Amino acid sequence: MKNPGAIYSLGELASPFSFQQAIDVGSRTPEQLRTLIFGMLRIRLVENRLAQARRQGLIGGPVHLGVGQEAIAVGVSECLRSSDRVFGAHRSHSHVLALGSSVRGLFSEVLGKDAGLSRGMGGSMHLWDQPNGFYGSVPIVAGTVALAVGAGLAAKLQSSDDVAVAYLGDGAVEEGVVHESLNLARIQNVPVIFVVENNLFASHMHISIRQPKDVTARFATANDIPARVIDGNDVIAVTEAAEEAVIRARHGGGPSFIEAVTYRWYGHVDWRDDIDVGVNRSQDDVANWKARDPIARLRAAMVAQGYWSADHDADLEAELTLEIEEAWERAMQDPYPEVSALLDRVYAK
Ligand SMILES: Cc1ncc(C[n+]2csc(CCOP(=O)(O)OP(=O)(O)O)c2C)c(N)n1
Ligand SMILES: [Mg+2]
Repeated sequence: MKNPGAIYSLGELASPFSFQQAIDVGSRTPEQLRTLIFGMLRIRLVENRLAQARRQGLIGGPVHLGVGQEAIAVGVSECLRSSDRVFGAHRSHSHVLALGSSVRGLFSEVLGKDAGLSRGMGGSMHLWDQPNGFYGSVPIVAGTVALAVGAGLAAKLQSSDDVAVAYLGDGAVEEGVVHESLNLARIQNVPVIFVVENNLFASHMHISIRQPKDVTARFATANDIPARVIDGNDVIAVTEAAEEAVIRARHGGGPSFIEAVTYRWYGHVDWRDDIDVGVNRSQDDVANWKARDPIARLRAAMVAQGYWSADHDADLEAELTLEIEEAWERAMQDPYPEVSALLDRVYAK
C-alpha cells in the first residue's frame, strides 16, 4: 500500500544536469545578493586554503571540507540571529563561518592554537562560537542532533522566540538518535530546524547502497514534521525554505525539516578528490556537479540582472584573499596553549 503523504524520491534533484543554469533571484536586492555571494565565496576560499595547507603538511589533524555545499549554511544563516542555537558536526567550517566567526579563529583552531575557536583543544571537528550562535560541532555522527532539540526546548521553556538548528548529513539520518529527536521535537513542539545536507554520500558509500530511498525527508513525514526538499545548490531556495521554517519556529509552530540536496567536491576528508570516493562516484560525477556550482549560478543570475561584472569578481576575490592570507599568517604565528591548560575545561571546577 502506498502512503500518499510520503515523499519517495529525490528525482532530478539528485542529478547535476538539470540544475546548472542561473538561479531565480526573485526580488532580492543587489545588496542582499552581494551578501550571499560574499558569504559563499568566503567559505570556499577559506576551505581551499585549508586544503592547500593540509596538502603541504601544515595542519596536524584531518579536515573535512564542504566545498560545493556553501549555499546551505549561507542561506540558513541569513535567517538567523546570534541568540539562536546552531549545532554542526564533522563538516562544519561553513556553518560557523556563515554565522560570522572570524577566519583567524577557525585557522588557529585547526592549527591547535590558543586563539582558536575552541582554544586549540579541538581542531577542525570541534568548533565552538556561542557568541555568534554556534553551540558546537563534534565528530560523533548525529551526536549534536538531540542537543539541538534540547536547546530548542530550552528556548521554548525560557519563553524566548529563539530557534535551534541541527545540521546533519544523509548518513547521520541512519543513527537512531535522529529518529528519537524528530519524535521528541514534534511531540514537544520544539522550535528546531533539522537541516539535512544530503550530499548523497556518507564517507565512501552512496546513499543507494545504504538506504532504500534517497530522500531523507520521508522520516519527517513519518513524524508529522513539515518538510521541504530543495536544491541545496540554490542559495535563494535555501533562504526561502529557511525563512519559512524560522518563522514557523519563532511563532510557536514547532519543528521543520529541510532537505537540501548537494554534493561535496573534495573526498570525504582532506584535499584529495580522487580517493575515498566510492563505487558510484566517478571523476565525471565530480565534474558534472562542479557545473551545478552554487556560486557560479548566483553569479550568473546577478550578471543577468546587471548587478555583477568581472570587475566585481576581481574586487571580491582581492578583498577575501587579503582577509584570508592575513588570518593565515596570524594563525601560524599564534602560540599553542600552555601545557598546563591541557586538562582545563575537561572537568567542571
Ligand atoms: C557515530 C559515528 N559513526 C561513524 C563515524 C565515522 N564517520 C565519520 S563521518 C561519516 C559519514 C557521515 O556522512 P554524512 O552524515 O552524510 O555527512 P557528510 O560526511 O556527507 O557530510 C562516518 C560514517 C563517526 N564519526 N561517528
Ligand atoms: Mg553525506
